[in-house]
Amino acid sequence: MGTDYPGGFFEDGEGPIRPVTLSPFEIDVFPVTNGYRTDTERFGWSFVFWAHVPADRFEELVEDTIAVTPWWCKVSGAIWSAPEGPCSSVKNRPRHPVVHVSWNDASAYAIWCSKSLPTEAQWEYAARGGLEQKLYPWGDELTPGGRHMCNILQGQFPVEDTGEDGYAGACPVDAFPPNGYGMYSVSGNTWEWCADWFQTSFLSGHAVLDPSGPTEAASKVLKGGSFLCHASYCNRYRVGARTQSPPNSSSSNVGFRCVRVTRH
Ligand SMILES: [Cu+2]
Repeated sequence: MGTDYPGGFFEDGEGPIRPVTLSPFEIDVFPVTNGYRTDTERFGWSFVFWAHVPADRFEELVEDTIAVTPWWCKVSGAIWSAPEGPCSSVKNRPRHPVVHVSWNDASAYAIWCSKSLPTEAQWEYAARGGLEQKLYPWGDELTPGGRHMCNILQGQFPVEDTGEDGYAGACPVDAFPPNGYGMYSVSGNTWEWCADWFQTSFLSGHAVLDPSGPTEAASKVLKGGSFLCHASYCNRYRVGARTQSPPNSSSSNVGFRCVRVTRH
């Protein structure tokens, strides 16, 4: 686990390279997407107490009364279903990773579906896809044979994304090939929340069993990098790279996926 890549960010705690032992676990092949529709959205209606229906539109609205039943902008109203604020929607982005979810939100979702957020060690182990100490989930070359393997930024950060890899901004979770473990959207696209609190001091040497980070810190670990990462500015789409964010913060380039510990 970790990296000693000289072109990396030592201050992020990317290194030293250290052995880690993990108990068996399963990880989602995709980040959680926008595709889930709430029941109300699917039905297109919901029950409203008669007295609360606008009286002047009652006939129009009520079908039946016998119910059978210096680049991050703070945008008001930006939420998962309206990623760019009111008037935007995820209607044409069902396969995009869900964004604008805080660590708290992601954690609540994971608990709801009887899973959990991956520890950083689980995430990185899975992200490596069976390759040892390679820079990326597919190897050491960013664009093998000139082929783009992930959604990052081409052009000039933060003023221009030429979308040379096919996407300026986020892309569907299955837009690029999976890694050796069948895991998609590992590098780039959106950062992914991990369970661990963030710290930067690790010991090389003896293998740690199921490391889960410090008991408390100011921020949570994010892995994978995003569509805003650019080689010249932030090459944190490397599997050994990492960053941090407070558990209640959210943004348009942070999502998550879940794991389930396999019991036998
Ligand atoms: Cu980055």
